[in-house]
Amino acid sequence: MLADTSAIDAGELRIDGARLLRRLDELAEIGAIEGTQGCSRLALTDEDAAGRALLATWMRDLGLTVIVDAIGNTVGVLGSDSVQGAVLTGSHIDTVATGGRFDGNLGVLAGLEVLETVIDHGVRPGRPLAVGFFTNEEGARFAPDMLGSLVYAGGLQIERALQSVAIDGAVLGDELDRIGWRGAAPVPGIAPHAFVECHIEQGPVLEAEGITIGAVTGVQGISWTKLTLTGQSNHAGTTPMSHRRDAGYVAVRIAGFVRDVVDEIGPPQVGTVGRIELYPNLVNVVAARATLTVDVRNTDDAVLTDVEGRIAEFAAGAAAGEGVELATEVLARFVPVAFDPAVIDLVEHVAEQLGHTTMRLPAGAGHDAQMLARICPAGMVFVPSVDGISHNPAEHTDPADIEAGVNVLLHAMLRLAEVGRVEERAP
Ligand code: HGY
Ligand code: MN
Ligand code: MN
Repeated sequence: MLADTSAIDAGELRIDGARLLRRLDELAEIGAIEGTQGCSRLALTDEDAAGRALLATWMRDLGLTVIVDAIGNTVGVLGSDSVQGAVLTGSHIDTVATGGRFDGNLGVLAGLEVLETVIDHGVRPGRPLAVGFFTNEEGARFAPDMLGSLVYAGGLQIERALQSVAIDGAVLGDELDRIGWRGAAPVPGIAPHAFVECHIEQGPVLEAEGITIGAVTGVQGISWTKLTLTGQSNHAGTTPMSHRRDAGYVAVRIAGFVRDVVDEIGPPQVGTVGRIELYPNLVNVVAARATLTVDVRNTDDAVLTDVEGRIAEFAAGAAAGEGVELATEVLARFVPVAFDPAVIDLVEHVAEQLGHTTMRLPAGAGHDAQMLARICPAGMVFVPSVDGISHNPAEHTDPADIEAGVNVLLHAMLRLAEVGRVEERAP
């Protein structure tokens, strides 16, 4: 039972916000982007390895049992040597190359802070508590995104995951071995009792509404495709337009079409062409080859599927019209995910009890919680992003909002561990 029920029942227990901010600062030093408060810690790079080592040290210093699995997911458990029956929290510490210090990192350090607060106050929850970080959540270096938590949840075979090739040509399994983070624990992982993730919203909604806590309802559908266009390099001056097979021209037409079709459909449809590469990428050479990535997302999978079809049809027509070959590769495809109603209710209820404004909203970004939702009741706690900025070194969340969100996480986890019997999932 809880050592100090009155403190817990009255919601008086609070995290140590200064300690959490110190850890956020220290972790942000690893891969720090000069002159900004952001970080660059692409998955399985030396910077990621250094961040992992720091987190594992902090976990061990708290006396947690640290479990590393075959894809490098790492979990620290309090009160047990297994995730079995535990209330798990966590997120990721890999970042995009121009990342902020809060995306993912907040969720992992929030979990560590919750566990340290529980230890500090001698609270003994009815279930073990655990915090983890999952490998390659961003998907910026290796596709798909949420790769580690997807493997943990049994949605991707480990063999396939280990063969993922990075945008820099590295192979995931080789990088995992190079940094020494291929662990012994088997995958898929053990399903916890429940999973709750604290994360920055990364969008403008909470700030615009003047709301502190987001009770996240789910995650929108995600579609990532890589298109490779093969034409013919030729002289920019001597080659008549009628003789060209210009891969670069087709690539930019497709990129323009993605934006046009998304604008035609309107919100919440979004579309991004984040990578375009030409070869040989020279001022006076018609591009022989072009690769581009298309990221389209929507909360409605039928609309998302229709958008995918329209882009595929346009791309095929544009390529054929220019005599250019088109090859497509699906990098990621996840249908929309709905979080557990009881967990959403719990986050909302705890936020209200702690005196914070709260609203329900879907997540625009992918999150590890959407993968854990495949194997246990899952949900998320959002805190506001200043100016809605993320995947940008200027990403920021105010300390007061961070503290509010992590206190909500603390009490949500305690309820799940103590009395909150979110209905057990059938095995
Ligand atoms: O792309 C995403 O939604 C996340 O940052 N992996
Ligand atoms: Mn994230
Ligand atoms: Mn991200």
